[in-house]
Amino acid sequence: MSQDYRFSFGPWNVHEGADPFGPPVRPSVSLGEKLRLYKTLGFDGVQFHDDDAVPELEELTPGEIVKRAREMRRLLHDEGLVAEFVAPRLWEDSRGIDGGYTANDPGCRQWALERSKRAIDIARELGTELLVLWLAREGTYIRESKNPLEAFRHLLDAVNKLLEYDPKIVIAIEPKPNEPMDQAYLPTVGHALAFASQTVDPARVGVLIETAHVILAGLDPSDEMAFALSMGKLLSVHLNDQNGLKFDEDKSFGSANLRAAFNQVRVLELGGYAATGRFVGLDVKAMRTQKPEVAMRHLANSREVFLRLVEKVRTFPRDLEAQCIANRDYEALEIAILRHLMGLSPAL
Ligand code: GLO
Ligand code: MG
Repeated sequence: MSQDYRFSFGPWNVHEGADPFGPPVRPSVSLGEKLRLYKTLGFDGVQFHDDDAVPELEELTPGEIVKRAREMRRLLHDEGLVAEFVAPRLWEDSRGIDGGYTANDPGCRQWALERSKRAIDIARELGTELLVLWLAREGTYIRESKNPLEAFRHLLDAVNKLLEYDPKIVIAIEPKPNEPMDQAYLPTVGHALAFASQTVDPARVGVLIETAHVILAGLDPSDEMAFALSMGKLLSVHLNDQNGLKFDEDKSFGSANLRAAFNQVRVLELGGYAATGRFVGLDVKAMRTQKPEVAMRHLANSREVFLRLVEKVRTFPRDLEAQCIANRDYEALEIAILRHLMGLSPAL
């Protein structure tokens, strides 16, 4: 199987299985134990929330945070791992209740900015320049609760301040149309990239695209990835799957729609994503029914599906593809793809 790609996931992808309707069903796994899992599952990169890397950071001074982050870097090094990115977790603290950067309360907006600067400090210590902004609560439950024009100004102001705070930091916005909010302010890749172009340094702002989020927006993940790739703006991906319009499921990659997964891999191949050295992130959740000893298989399984689809993309006969396209016979192309995915000869 292809060795060209590097894979990452976040500590939150190994979890206790709680959902809004029921408590945890599996014991907690410590960060140290999780880090030991990475290599055995075939992963080299760790995605961090700021407080995954430095727990209880709200209790610490900026100097102490840097010190703890340095210790985390050593831990990573000992496991042969690297940090892919750091993301400020603005959605759990009570000051983020109304959103961080777009909160109506100026004190909360200030808190969000300071917390994000600490996330940048942590990223620097962990040896990564990538800051991911999943703008979880930057939106509304009811439209009238915020002035959206002001909200966009606040958002731009915050991102500009972060770009100015560290001239090396690169920001990847992870768009999602809803959940936890009814409506998010940057719901799609197009919104995020238009927004990026308005910042003080557009060259340092791009996107992280998650399969499930794109499906929730009613769009096609592979086309969204192609759109970002064509502009040199695809900074990371969160591959997973989503079975229609419901809660954000974070299913294993390819498990709901193998053909759509094939097309995402195809686009990453066409766009030369592996050669950029960027990680293939898998933001997948184990089913609540999984027993503890097998509650990490979803990660290895998603990686396996990705790598097998790389082989499927690479082995699809180019001449057959060209012939179908030249004849404008897309029915022939489609059945050839389906046969290929079913393990049959495309040109039966
Ligand atoms: C939730 C998001 C979330 C982010 C992570 C990194 O819907 O996908 O998992 O990817 O917090 O910012
Ligand atoms: Mg995600």
